[in-house]
Amino acid sequence: MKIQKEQISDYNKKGLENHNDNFDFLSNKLSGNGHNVSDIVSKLAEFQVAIPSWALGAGGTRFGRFSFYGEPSTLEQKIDDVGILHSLTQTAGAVSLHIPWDIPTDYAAIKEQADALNIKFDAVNSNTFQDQKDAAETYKYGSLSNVSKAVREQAIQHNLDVIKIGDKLGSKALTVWLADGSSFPGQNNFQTAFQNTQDSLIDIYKGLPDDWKMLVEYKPYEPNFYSTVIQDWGASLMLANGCGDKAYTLVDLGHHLPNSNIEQIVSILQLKGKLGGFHFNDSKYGDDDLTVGSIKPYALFLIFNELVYGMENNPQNPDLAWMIDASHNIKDPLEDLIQSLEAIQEAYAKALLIDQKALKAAQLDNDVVKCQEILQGAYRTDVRPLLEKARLNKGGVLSPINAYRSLDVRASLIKERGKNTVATGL
Ligand code: PSV
Ligand code: MN
Ligand code: MN
Repeated sequence: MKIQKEQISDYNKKGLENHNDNFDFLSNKLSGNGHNVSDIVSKLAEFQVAIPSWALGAGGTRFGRFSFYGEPSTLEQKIDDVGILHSLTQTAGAVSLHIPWDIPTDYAAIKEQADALNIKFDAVNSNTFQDQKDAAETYKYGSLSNVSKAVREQAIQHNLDVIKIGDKLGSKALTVWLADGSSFPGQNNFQTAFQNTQDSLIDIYKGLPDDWKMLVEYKPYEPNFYSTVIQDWGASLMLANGCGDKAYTLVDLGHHLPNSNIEQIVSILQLKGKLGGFHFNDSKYGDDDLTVGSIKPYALFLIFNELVYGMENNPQNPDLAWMIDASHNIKDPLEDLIQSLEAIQEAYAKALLIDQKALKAAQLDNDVVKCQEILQGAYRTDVRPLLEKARLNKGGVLSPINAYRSLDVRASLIKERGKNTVATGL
């Protein structure tokens, strides 16, 4: 299924007058306060977030999975779904593949399909947390950290294969997330596991093309519950530094212990030029992978404040690979992703409204109250007309969720693909 331009313009006609009124009102107010509104709108329009191929189907939990039907079961269908998201939101111009779930059979055809939908191939993800059919070695006791050299070599080779696959599609980054760790005290020697991981990553790094990045993701728990080898940003940063200039830390919002100050982590990594990628989601308890902004929208805004500051003041830090890493237990996955994209844009827009000069002055004056007023003043602004404008300018829809529903997208997908679809992935 593809959404046609006429469907979009027909849909927009109904809401255009209302949008214009709201936008003009906000725009006048912001311009009066010294903001450059068209600059903000174009920054929003430029901001693109990758959709992971595994988020397009209903996720479920270990207790059960409830299909939403019409889910994509081939790579082509996954890219079509990202195409739907992108045509509505104009914010999802990239896809992040997971190997071996998404190995293309015909590279030229997949590239052509993605090009036609204006979708780029972002970071490719390796998978050494599951045993693959006919694999010689098992990852039951770890992959890159394993005490067995044969297991480590198999895992290294897999990552090198993933780079080759990504290279053929135009990807420029490899994301390594490891499930390696231990479930019980005494099971692992921490130092051996860490050193093995470092050595394995260096071997992978040697196979990285010059214009690629390696993104090292961390996570403090799950599926191993006593220890994980790359438990936090410090471990990730040490490993990245041990590999070289093209290796960076990747922050996934759900991969922190409760109450971690993620905005501070993000800030310092940018200062050191080592923040390479970002996975958006939200959580109440652990790595819940909930819709972005559904639980802690103010925290997301504070993180974006640091990201905006970093993008403007830290040329030593590269452009980031942005991705949504959410899962959908009981929602239509595409609706959930639309909500996440909206929440990301909203937090970004609010962060762009922070008067950085005034904030700096208030900080130098130690005017704590003023500092808070400046942040909260930006946060309390209803920025949705700016998001609508950015979408309209690029040919998207005023309200992606409403358009998705009024165009009956899910019903069309079910008609096209049938009811008994099972998305491959997590
Ligand atoms: C597992 O926690 C995980 O969600 C990580 O965040 C990875 O990015 C993702 O799976 C895919 O490997
Ligand atoms: Mn992640
Ligand atoms: Mn995760």
